[in-house]
Amino acid sequence: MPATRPEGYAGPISERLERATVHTGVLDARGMRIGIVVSRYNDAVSVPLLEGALEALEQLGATAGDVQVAWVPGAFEIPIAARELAAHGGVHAVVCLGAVIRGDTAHFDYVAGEAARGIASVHLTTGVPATFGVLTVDTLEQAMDRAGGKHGNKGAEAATAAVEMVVLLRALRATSGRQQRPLP
Ligand code: INI
Repeated sequence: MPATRPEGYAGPISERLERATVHTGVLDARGMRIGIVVSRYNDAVSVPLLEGALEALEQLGATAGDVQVAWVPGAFEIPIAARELAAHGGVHAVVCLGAVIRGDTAHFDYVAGEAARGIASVHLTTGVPATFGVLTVDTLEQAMDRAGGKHGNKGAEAATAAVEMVVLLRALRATSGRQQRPLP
């Protein structure tokens, strides 16, 4: 049965919402094939993001052998590898990981902006969820805080979001009769 209230929400909900047909993506990655695209640039950050993503996938039931990891030079190159995996790699979702750290020039804006735009276009054009675990921060310290430090691990969050979206899209497609890559 789909849950009526968003996970973690403890506040009141209306009868109206109780009566709605609600779809949620439960966090069950068993049988899922996941692609991870990770940027080598700022690898002191991207390796812990990758480790966080792999740990989260394992905790959710994915098998290491069902995970493909593709390294790219920088965040700017993430979208084309993500698109390849999504369109032709036989995966259910792609998790995109990297770190863009602001410097003194406008380079940051172009790299971060194109990474975000490109990753969004991957899932909108292929229908395969592509999640955004690319940090866009001012300092290396802010990045480390989000790569297993005091603000958690955004790689793990992106992996978890990917699993949720695969399950949600499967439910939505079941209601519309559309096909998704089969899960065992
Ligand atoms: N790539 C990153 O992933 N993070 C950065 O912080 C970064 N900076 O600052 O330049 C970066 N640049 C490289 C870029 O992604 C491309 O690899 C490069 O421009 C070649 O296309």
